[in-house]
Amino acid sequence: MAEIVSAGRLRKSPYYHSTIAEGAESLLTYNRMLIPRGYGDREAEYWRLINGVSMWDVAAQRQVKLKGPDAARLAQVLCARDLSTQKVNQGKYVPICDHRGTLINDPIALKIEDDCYWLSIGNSDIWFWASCVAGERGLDVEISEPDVSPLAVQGPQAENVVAGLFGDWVRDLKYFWFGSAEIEGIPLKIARSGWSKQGGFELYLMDGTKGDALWQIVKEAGKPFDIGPGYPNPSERTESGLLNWGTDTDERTNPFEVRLGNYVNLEIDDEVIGIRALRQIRSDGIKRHQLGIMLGDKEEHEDQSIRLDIEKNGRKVGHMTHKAWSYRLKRMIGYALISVEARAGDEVQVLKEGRYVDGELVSLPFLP
Ligand code: THG
Repeated sequence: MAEIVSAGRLRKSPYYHSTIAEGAESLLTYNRMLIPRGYGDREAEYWRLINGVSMWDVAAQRQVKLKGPDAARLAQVLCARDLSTQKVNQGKYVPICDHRGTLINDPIALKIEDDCYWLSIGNSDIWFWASCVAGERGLDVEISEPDVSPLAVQGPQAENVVAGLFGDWVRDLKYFWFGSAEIEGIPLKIARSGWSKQGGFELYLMDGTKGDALWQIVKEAGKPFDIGPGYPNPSERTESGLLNWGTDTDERTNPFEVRLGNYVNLEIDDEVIGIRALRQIRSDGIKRHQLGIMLGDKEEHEDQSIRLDIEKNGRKVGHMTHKAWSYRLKRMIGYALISVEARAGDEVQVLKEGRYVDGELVSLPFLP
């Protein structure tokens, strides 16, 4: 096979050397950076997240910083969710849509100061989008990618680890709220968040030269709780119904199709990008929706984003967007982007490598 050359275009996370030393065995490209995804024992890494505590290099969830007199205005113009009540030190999960109402990212918007926001983005280039919109609208705001790299600490024991390091105040943080902290001279923001439903925190490292130092500090503090390295877990996130933009979505997916309707406020002003299209989509009604699908297929631990046609009564009604083995349900599970005529409870057939596999549609999440 030809050599793939990144020529410095694929950036290393501040935790890179630590994760390689821990035995990271594969790495996923994301926002022109790498996310380690797996340290050799998928099942152990899954159960550690469910029962204990796991630490993840998610530095590739980069921040797009909006700073200046019009930062709040720009944040609102970009996001289809009403941000007017957002407080400093509060994060909100927000859909970013284009002019057609197509979902182009689903970041957490962190309000750092009245004139400063970080959009903690999924895998698409929001920096260009934000700077273009700001320029075209004549807004007085600077857009940059700050030196900020999240480290996730997830699982039922995460709170004990993070409180042990930073103090009991973290126990009182509400979901997506955050505060400032420092440890051994390393500046951080500590947020209650993370891409799992097992509870936990994200440590936003604000000095990229200190990644390996922070990794060691968290690893040491986690020892009594048997902490270990992990990664945004495809099995757990599927069971829990979390969205992975770009995998679960395509070039015409709107927020209503993928269960983000609760994060869209249609009454916000017309200047918000995509809001008129979203009102139209809402009043016309959606054609597709996202459901879970349970397969009667054999156990396969290699999770994948895949595109398999789904048929109901011999007619194509949609497709699967990914699949994963559920260790708790002991079934192959995944998501379907499928016609609204297909409903939870329906029996369907999935076309896989030239043969049909039986599937059942279910509502999300699979597990509470
Ligand atoms: N952390 C940070 N940045 C991120 C992610 C993250 N950027 C990319 C990606 N993840 C953004 N996507 C999501 C998707 C879901 C959630 C968070 C980020 C999430 N959702 C909960 C849910 O759907 O149940 C809660 C939503 C709510 O109650 O508001 O947590 O993980 N820094």
